[in-house]
Amino acid sequence: TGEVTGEGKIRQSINLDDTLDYRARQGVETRTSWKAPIIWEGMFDPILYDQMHIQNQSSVALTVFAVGKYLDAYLKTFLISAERHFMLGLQVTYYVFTDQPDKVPHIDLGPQRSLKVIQVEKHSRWQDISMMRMKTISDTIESEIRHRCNYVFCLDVDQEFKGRFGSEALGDSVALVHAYFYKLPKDMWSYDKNPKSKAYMEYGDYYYHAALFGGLCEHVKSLADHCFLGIMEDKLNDVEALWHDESHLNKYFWLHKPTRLLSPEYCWDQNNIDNDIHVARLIWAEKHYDTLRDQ
Ligand code: 2GW
Ligand code: MN
Repeated sequence: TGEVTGEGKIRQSINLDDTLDYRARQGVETRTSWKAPIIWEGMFDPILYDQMHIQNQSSVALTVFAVGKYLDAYLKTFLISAERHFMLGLQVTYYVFTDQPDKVPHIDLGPQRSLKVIQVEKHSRWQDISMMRMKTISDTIESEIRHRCNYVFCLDVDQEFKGRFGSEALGDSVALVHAYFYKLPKDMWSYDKNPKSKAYMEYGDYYYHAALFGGLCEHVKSLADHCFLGIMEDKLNDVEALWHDESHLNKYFWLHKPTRLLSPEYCWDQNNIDNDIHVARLIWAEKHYDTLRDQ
C-alpha cells in the first residue's frame, strides 16, 4: 500500500480501498462476510479515487440496450444524464445496442468520451430481448471492448443518473444490491426456486439487481458467458427462470462472489422513502407497461 505525498500526488502502489472508511456509515452493512466493500456515500474520498484512476488511465465501457420502443422512451435521458454524472474525468465509451441505429439521438459528448452504435436484432419476446443481452455483451467484450477499455458496466436503459456515479464504483467484479430487497427478510428474495432451472438457488448472500453489473472485461465476460449458458440450457429443458437474466446473474454471484458491492444508492427507486439513502445516484425511470410491453 502507498501514501499521499506532499504535493497531493498519489504513489502508484497505493491500494485505494485501504482508504475506505467502513465506519463512516452507521446502521448499514459496509462490508460482506468475504470482506468485499459495499459502497455507500461517505465511505470514500471521491477526489482520491478519481485522481488515482485518471493517473492509471482507467477506461470504462458503458453498454446499454435500446431496442424497439425503449429507444424513444428512455435512451436520450439516459445518455444525457450519463454525460453529467457517469465516470467524469475518465475515458468512457458508450456502446448502444439497438435495432434502429438511425434513430439514436445525437448527444454532445465531453472530452475523452465517445459513443458506438451496434445493430442488434429485435427478439420477438421481451424476455429474450432482456436475456439475450448476455450473449451480445460477451461477444462485444471479446471483439471490441477489451481492446479499448479496462472496465465494462452494463446497464438497463430505463434509468437516469442524478448524482455522482464515479470511479469508486470500479472494481474487479461489481454487483448491485437491489433496492427493493435489501431490507427485506431473505425468504422474500425472489431467487429462482425451480430445481429444473440452471438459476435455481434456495438461499444466497444478497439479492442483486441486474439493472447494473460491471467489472474488469474478463470478469464481466465470464459472468455473461455463464448466464447465457444457463439461459440456453433452460431453453433446451423448456424452463425459464423467474426473473430471466436477473435470476442467472444472482446464481453467478452466489457461485463467484463479487469483489465489490454497490449499495442501493447506486440504483434507487425514487418512490421509496429511506433515510439510509443519502444520494440517489441513478434512479429508475417510470415504467409505462401498458404502452411499452405490448409485444
Ligand atoms: C422489456 C420488457 C418488456 C417490454 C420491453 C422490454 C425491452 C427491454 C425492450 O422492448 N427493449 C429493450 O431494449 N429492453 C432492454 O432490456 C432495455 O435495456 C431494458 O432496460 C432491459 C431490461 O428490460 P426492463 O428494463 O423493462 O426490465 P426491468 O426493469 O423489469 O428489469 C429487471 O429484470 C429484467 C429481467 O426481467 C432484467 O434482468 C433487468 O436487467 C432487471 O433490471
Ligand atoms: Mn429496467
